[in-house]
Order: sequence, then structure tokens, then C-alpha cells
Amino acid sequence: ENIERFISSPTTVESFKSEFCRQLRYEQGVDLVDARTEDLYQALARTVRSAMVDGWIATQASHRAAKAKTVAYLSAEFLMGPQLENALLSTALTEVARTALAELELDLDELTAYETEPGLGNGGLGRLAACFIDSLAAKSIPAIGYGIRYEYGIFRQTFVDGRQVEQPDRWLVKGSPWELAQPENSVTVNFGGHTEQYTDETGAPRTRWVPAEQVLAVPYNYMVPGFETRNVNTLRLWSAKATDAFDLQIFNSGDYESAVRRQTVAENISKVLYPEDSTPQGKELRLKQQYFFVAASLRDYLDTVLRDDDLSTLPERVVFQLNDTHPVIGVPELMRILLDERGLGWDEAWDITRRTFNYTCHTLLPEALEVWSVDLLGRLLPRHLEIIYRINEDFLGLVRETYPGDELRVRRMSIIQERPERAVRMAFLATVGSTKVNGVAALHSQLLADKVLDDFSALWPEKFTNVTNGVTPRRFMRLSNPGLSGLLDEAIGTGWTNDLAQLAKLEPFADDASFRAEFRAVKQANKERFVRLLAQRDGIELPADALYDVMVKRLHEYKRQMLKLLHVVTLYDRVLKGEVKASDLQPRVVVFGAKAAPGYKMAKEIIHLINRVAAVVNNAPELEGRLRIAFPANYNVTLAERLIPAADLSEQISLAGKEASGTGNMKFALNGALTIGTDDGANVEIRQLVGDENFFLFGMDEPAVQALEDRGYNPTSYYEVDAGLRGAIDLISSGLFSDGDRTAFEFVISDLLYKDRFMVLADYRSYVDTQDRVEVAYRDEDAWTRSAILNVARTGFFTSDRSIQDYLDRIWHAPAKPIA
Ligand code: 26Q
Repeated sequence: ENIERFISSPTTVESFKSEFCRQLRYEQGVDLVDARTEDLYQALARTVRSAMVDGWIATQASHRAAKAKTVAYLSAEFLMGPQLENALLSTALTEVARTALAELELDLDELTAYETEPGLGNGGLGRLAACFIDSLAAKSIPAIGYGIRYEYGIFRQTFVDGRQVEQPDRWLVKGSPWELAQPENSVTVNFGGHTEQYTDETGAPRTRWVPAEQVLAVPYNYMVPGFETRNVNTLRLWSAKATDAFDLQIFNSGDYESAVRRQTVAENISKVLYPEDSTPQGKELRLKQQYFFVAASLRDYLDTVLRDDDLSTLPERVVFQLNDTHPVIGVPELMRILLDERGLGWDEAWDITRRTFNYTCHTLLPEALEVWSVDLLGRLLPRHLEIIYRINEDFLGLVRETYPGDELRVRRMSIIQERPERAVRMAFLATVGSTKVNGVAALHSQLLADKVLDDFSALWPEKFTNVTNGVTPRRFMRLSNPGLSGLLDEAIGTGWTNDLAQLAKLEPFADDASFRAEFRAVKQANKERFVRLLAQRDGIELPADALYDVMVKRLHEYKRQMLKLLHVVTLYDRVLKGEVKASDLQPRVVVFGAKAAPGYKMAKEIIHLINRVAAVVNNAPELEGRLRIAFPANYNVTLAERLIPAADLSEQISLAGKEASGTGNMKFALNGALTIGTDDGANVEIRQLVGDENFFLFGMDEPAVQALEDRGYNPTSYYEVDAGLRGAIDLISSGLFSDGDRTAFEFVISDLLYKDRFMVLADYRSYVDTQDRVEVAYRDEDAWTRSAILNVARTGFFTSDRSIQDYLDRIWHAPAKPIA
């Protein structure tokens, strides 16, 4: 029976209005006149959601019928950002919704602004996953994102006396209108216990895992609509629930209280996103999260989606992409399923497993590489540890065969590290267990193969490849920058949104004076829009007529927010010393946005320092309002969407060789900001594309950093010879920013002077001189605007559509399956 005869998706103004009112009355249970914004938002979101369901159902049916090869993107984080506008864009219902609401005397923009975003990620890696699933859908690739439905996402940042204070992100308390729970497709995930040997019917020796605990994984589906395609993919996030069978012994023993307590322990698994985005802490619960979502995802894919008894062709049906090492326990998990549950032999199981997984690395910092102690792993996942040992044994056999007598190499390459404790090196396991390993920008992939994984790239050169990151132009241009989008539509047509190479057609407009004037007007309007938002959101008052100099990213020493701050303090110091007249300063608004991991002391001290400098500088009469610092708390995707279109100058100033790629750098360039940056991550490729004359390069490159490290770096020597640097540091130490307390920032300052692991002082002079050139360049309005337009015209490469095409060509080989 074709049920489409009885139902229809709300795609006209009339049907949209009708579905919205039905949602409001029968699902929210309120009348229009009594509805609060919350009710209206929920009803609107559910109305738009319902417009995606037909495509979603058709997509799943078509993929199943075609036995299409599927990309399964395994990621502990998906930093999706607000959903409503994007869903409207993808269903082409924005104007329908606007009109329908207006006829009910409601305002679409007010309701989209009401949304609180799901913050299920820390930063770059999580946002990349979100851009990638958007592009996979837009390109009609059969794909599914698998992750965790954290009850609490990344903490909400507040400032108390200038210090970061974290508040829980209770994003689910009112329920999410975007999710569809599917408890009937729950799967069981096991932990603990021991393994046993036995002989099967055929007399063959077998192993089985006898777990001690089990947890239920409940799937919540999010529809992922693609721009200008009917295909709607799935993001499946897992939530942990205690099983009924949970610790039956305890219930039977009558100890009701501790049975209930054990229940909370199970449900803690998906409770909270870990806010550390480097230096993993080796916490048991984090490992449980990783195994929980990966085991649930593999089980779901094999049993529910694939429903195929024959796993020998698995590599032709699915490709599991590991977003960093967080899901790498999936490698021994698939081995366990093939060996212990499906009865395959080791060699066949290993061949299938290796051909099914690929690994993306996102770091170069040694302290960010995950290791899990053998002790903990063996306690939580005894069978997996056995399998990892066997994988390592076979692998080291190959190393010995290839390099006879080279035991030093064997020890270097072992998946098991011996010191300081026996632990599993997850990046090595991922590399050995995958077909392809990729870095996230050209320089990063190079350094990965030459430094972090050099022994592996020597052994398997063809395994290593690069896929430069990208960002979705739907969210980060079309939605977030309607002014620029309209201008582009008029100049080069509307095709750029899913074919960003077309931005090249903008190039000649850089020389068109009237186009430049329009481009400048858009930038100005975006500044004004941002200024209004910040007044409303944070009570921060800013001038719109200034150079907007923006540094937004997680707070990390290697990203060098301190370098930016030293520049600001230098500008102030010059005026205080009378070297520069305030009236000669280019009016500048410096915007910071950054969360620090709650346990990262140095990062938190730097946040405090920025806020204290801001408090003084913003009120310094000497500056005549020409230098302002804005540090809005709780930088997130929602704020990024307003801020990035308003920026003139994009700060990408990490120490060369430390930032794997960066993706903010791409968003800024695509929105017409010029970059001041080091030769690091994707900055290298941005500069190559936009040209040296449209990019402010400064600082040491990676080989120079390496050379300085090898010679021995002494930060104090820079302080001693550079009066400008001395002035800035002395001003901070003088107590001017700390009510006369000269020791308040000792922790930060003494580290800079005596350690400075990320060579802030070494790059200071180059940075400040380059900022002086920025100021001069900005005063030439026409030349600046020309450069800004060329940045847009030449950075179409950085669409995540191109990244996904690269993954398809080099790694996934999964054809598009557009539905009718
Ligand atoms: C690991 C184990 C335990 C707890 C936490 C973690 C963890 C969580 C998040 C480790 C790392 C992250 C996030 C890393 C990240 O965001 N890396 C960034 O990835 C971007 C996308 O590729 C790059 O552009 C950035 O350069 C890189 O820093």
C-alpha cells in the first residue's frame, strides 16, 4: 500500500502553515496565542524536520536495494552547529517558512536565533566531521556518521573576574526536535570479564569473551540533508542505557540500592564530552566511551544496515573512516567479530579488517598521541588486548623480516610501548590496521610521514596520503554571509554553492571599482550586524568602523594567543611612551574567542591575562578608543557564523609545524578576510593560492624552528635585545593590568622568558613588524578590498566538497547514488 496518498510533506506555504499549527497544538500542546518562543521553535523545527523524512526514507531504501558501498565516518565528535537554517536551506523551504510564519504574525529570524546549538565537539576535529557529513550528503554519497549523543556537550564558558568558569551545557533538557530515537534498534555493548578457550563442533580451537558487564546503546538518528539533492543521509549518535539484565546477581541478592547505583554507572558513559583536545588523560570512562560507540556502530552496521551473512565482501560494502585514533578500538573489535562470532581464520579476518579501515591523523604534538595502558585495556577489554598483542606479534614479525637485526627499529615501531608503562600506541595500531593513513594538510601529511610515523612510511610508502581539510560553503558562506552570497550570485551566478571552484570567476571583479564598493559595503554591514549581536549577547559595545582583527580557536600555547596579546600590549605601550600618537593609530577591534580545557592551567592564566589587559586597554583615555579588545565568552559555531563574515584580518599564528591544518583559516579567507599567518598547516596552501601579495606571512618556517631547537633556544635573549618586546613584557609585569600586583601573571611571563616551548618571543619581532605593514595596507582601501576579493576568488579549493572528492578518489572509492 502506498501511504504517500494519505500524507504529504509541508512544502507549500499552506501545508507548511498547517503542519506548523498541528505541531504546535498536537505535539507541543499549546495554542498559538499562549505559545512561548520555545514552543514556536519546537513546532517550527519539527515541521522542517518532517519535510526531510521522505527523502531520508527513500535514501535508505535505495541504498539498501542497490547494496551501495557506504562511507561510515566514525567520530567521537560532531560539532554540528545550529540546525534550523541549514535544514531550511537544504529543503529550499526558507522563503516558504518565512511567508507561512509571517502570515501567522511570526518572525522566522527570531525563531532561528532562539536555537541553542548541540555542542558535541571541542573544535576543529568535531567541526570537520560536521562539514564532511554535509558534503557527503550534498554529493549524494551513501554515508553514515557514527558518534556519541553526549547528554552534556562542550561546557558553556563564563568569565568571573576575567577567569574562565565552566557551566554544564544542558542542551537536551528541553529535548531536541532534530533527533529521532530508535530504541528498537538498540544494541548491547559488553565490558570486562575474561576470555576462555574451547573447541568448537569441528574440533577447532576457539576463543570466547565472557564479559562481566553490559550496557545498552540506544541510537538517535539525525537527518543530514544535502544541498540541492533529494538524498538525506543519517547521523547516528549512541546513548548509553542500563540493560534490564544489568547485574542480575545484585538485584537477586536484594541489594536494590547498589543495583540502581550500577545503573548510573552504565548511563554515565554518554554523559559528558571530554573537554580536553590534546594531552589525553588516560581516563577509564573515556576509553569506555570510545569502545561503546564503536562497538555499537559496527554491530549496527553489520547486523541492521548490511544484514548480510557473508562478510568476505565487507570491504566492497563499507569503509570505516577513523577520525583520529579515538575510534581505533574498532580494529580489534572487527577482528573479534570475524574470529570469535563468525568463525573466520586469522588471515582472512585480518585481510578484511585492514581493507575496511582508514585512519586520519589530526596532530603532530607528541603529547596529543593517545596511549592506553595495557593494564586498563586488559581489564576493560580483555579479548581486544589479546587481539592487539597478536596483531603486534605478526606486525613485528614483518618488521624483523624486512629489517633483519634491527631490534632498535622493532622497539620503536612496536604497537606496545614499554616505558614509562606498558601501553598501546593507538596511532600505531591505527596505522597497522588501515589501508590508508592521511594527514589533513599538505605540510602536515609531509611531517607525518617524515617525523611522527617515519618508520611506517618507510615500510609502507604507498599507505600514506594527504587530504587537505575543507569547510562547507553552505553554512560558512551561503547561510552565514547572505550579503556576500547575494553579491556573488549577481556577479558569477548561484552555482558556486556546491561547486566552489566557480569562485575563480570572481577574479576580474577585483579590478572593478563599483564591485569593490559593494564588497566593502557588505563587509561594513557584516560588522554592524556583529556589533549589534555582541551588544545584545554580551553587553559589549564596539565601534563598527575599525579594522576587525580576529583570533578565534581553542586556547593552546602552540596556537600562540600570547603572541597576539603581546602585539596589542605593544601598541598600547607605544602610545604610553609617546612613540605613537593615538590619533595616528588605525582604529582596530581585536576579537578573541577561545575555550581552555578546564585542567589546562597555562591556558586559563592566558585567558585571565587577556581579559585583564582588555579591561585596561578598553578604558585607557590615552588610546582615545582607537584600540579595543573584545573577548566574548563561550565562542561557538553560532557566534562564528556572525563573527567570521565581519573580519578583516584572520590570525593564524601557530608555531610552524604545530597546527595540523586549521579550518578557521579557510572560513576567514572565503569570507574576504586577509590572513596574517605563519607557514603552518593549511596556511601554506592558502598562501600559495592567494599569492604572497595577498597574505601577510611572518615568522620562522618549520625547518627554521627545527634548526633553532637544535641550536638551543633561549627566549631571554630576545627580551634582552628587543626594546619593543621588553616594553610589552615589562608592562604586563608592572602590575598595570593587575591593580599593581606585579606577580599576578608570573606564571605566564616566567614561562615565556625561561621556557617558551612554542617560541613566541622568537617570532615576536617579525609578527609586530608585519602587523605594522597590515596597518599601512588597510589604509589603502582599494588595494585592501582588491586583496580581499582575490582571497575569496582564489580559495574555492577549501570547500569540504573537494576534500570529500579527494577522500573518494584516494581512499573510499564509493560512487554517488543520487535518488530519483
Ligand atoms: C583524546 C583522548 C582523550 C580525550 C580527548 C582526546 C581528544 C579530543 C579532541 C584529542 C584531540 C581532539 C581534537 C583535536 C583537534 O581538534 N584537532 C584539530 O583538527 C583540525 C581538523 O583536522 C585541524 O584543522 C587542527 O589543526 C587540529 O588541531
